[in-house]
Amino acid sequence: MNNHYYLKGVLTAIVAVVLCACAPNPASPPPTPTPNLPVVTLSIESVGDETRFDKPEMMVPAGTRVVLDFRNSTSRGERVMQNWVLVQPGQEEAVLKDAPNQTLADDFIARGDSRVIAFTTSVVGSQTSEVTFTAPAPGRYPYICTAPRHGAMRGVLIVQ
Ligand SMILES: [Cu+2]
Repeated sequence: MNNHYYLKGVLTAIVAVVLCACAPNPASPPPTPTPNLPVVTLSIESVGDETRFDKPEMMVPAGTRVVLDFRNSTSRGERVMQNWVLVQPGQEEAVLKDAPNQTLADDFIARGDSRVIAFTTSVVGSQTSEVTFTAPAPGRYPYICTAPRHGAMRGVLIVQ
């Protein structure tokens, strides 16, 4: 190999490495949670026809994959839809305040609301809804039901 071709080869290799390091790769998958962290499964439900959750507190380790199952236990069937909504600390009043403006199709919360960390779809009596999310940084995160007039339905997810 003469020097000209050798140099060209080296330059091509350097350009290729730089491109690989800098160019965004649209085919790359979204970041996945740390694989050796366990999945934590949580179950929570409304208490009969009362506007409260059966668990006022739940605990999960930070960064864990959480699978939460919410059951609407009302006896009133389709007349009472409910949900489970995890919000940023201190944002429960604001999310609740905006909730009545939303339609059933929006699950009583605004789409893309940055104050909402995770939520189940709203379900009628005797039905369940599951949501999977990654537990946020350590802290105390309020969860609420944003169905109309269910503002008293609250609890705290303690992330350790
Ligand atoms: Cu409710």
